[in-house]
Amino acid sequence: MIDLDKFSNEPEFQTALREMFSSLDESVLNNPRYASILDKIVEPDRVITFDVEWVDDKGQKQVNKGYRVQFNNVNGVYKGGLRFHPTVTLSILKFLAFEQIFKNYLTTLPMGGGKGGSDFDPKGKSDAEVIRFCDAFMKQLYPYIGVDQDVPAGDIGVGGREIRALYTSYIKYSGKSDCSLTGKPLDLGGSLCRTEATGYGVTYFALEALKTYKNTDLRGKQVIVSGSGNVALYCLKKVTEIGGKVIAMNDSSNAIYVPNGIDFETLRALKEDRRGRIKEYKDLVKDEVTVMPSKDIWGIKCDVAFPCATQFELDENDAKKLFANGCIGVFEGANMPCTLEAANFFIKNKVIYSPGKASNAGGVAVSGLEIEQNKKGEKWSFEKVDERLKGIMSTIFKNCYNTAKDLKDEYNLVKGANNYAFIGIAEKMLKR
Ligand code: NDP
Ligand code: 2IT
Repeated sequence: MIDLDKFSNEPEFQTALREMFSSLDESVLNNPRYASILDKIVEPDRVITFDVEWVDDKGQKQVNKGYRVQFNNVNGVYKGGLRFHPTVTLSILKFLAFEQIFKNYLTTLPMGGGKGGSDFDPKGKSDAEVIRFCDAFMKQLYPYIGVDQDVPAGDIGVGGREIRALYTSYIKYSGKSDCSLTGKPLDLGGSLCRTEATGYGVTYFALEALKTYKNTDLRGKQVIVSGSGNVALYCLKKVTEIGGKVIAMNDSSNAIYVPNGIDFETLRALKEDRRGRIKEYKDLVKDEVTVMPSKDIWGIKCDVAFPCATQFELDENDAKKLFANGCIGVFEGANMPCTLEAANFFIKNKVIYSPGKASNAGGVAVSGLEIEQNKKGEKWSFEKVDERLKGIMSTIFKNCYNTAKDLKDEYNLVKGANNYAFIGIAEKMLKR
């Protein structure tokens, strides 16, 4: 057994460990064959930390912390995003990298688990400052990454602008142009459908689950999608396309409630092109729009919710409100947006609940397909990538659902995902 108390100074990482180990079946946790790997599976292979020195627009030198956690490569090269956000700590990156090991195994593609980032805040910075920061970050990171070693991508605060700058600097410092990053802009070798992949993927996962558990789909459903970044926007787009109505979204400042449904292109332009705040949506449309505090989003009545912003944004109180209002499904687009208490509440009350490591795996899956295209020198059509994504999300759902059923806990997709992926990773570690 693992002593989780020793991780009490890393609260987010400790929570991720607790989520995993409290859900493992006795037959897995107490399997003597796995005793020898338990201590190893909770320790990253390597943690790289560095100072990032960059110059702001006033000519002042600034210093931020930079990290890369290379957690486990038993299933393939270290793979996982980079997060630029002022709240970034090693504990958060270890939690995300640990989750990524099992998520990446679920995709069925050969990728190990990693995560990195910085406490740099891109918000309010000029393009030139962001680009100088990215250059300084990559100057430190480039020796540790590469197509056969470690392949980062985006996460919170790291989108197309940042990946373009990071990749350009990678080429400059390393002298290579291998597929050392995914989520690249198309002109630098990126894959069609990577931008859409996480949001589309979580929607495809929801469709599989709604059909299996409740014989229904998203048509005519009232839907809440939290966040308004990459994952949330493309979840909005896909849900709307298939006939659901997204009535509320948020950012870290405000939520908007739009009974007629939020218009994808209006919000996309506001967020992606102008980097505006969500409350400005009210000035852009004729529809009735109510602006409220960000956290009030979970008090709005809906049929289905997609938390797509950040960790622990939805607590047990919020879960109770959603349940009381008749919500039948909660599908995580973000990484661990529901607290453990909220997740357990959903499971106990038979609200379909999918953990992020299963339902948000579409993003990293298409990153895997980007690597495959780069290695083969191919460029696949949007439709081809989208079809592969659908197939992968369907496989992930089936593997999680069948495992939960085998464990006689049909509504527990946490057990399903964790037991399935843990066994897969543990067996590979034993072989190695
Ligand atoms: P973005 O940076 O594009 O967007 C993040 C969004 O979440 C923004 O709208 C941000 O608002 C909002 N947000 C952040 N903190 C809070 C908060 N405390 N309360 C309310 N809203 C908040 O990131 P992504 O969309 O890429 O990532 C979102 C989540 O999805 C993260 O958990 C990430 O790890 C996960 N994920 C991302 C994948 C990807 O491919 N990008 C793949 C799989 C998972 P504001 O602008 O105010 O900060
Ligand atoms: O959390 C995640 O899965 C991501 N941020 C995507 C990682 C990737 O390598 O595409």
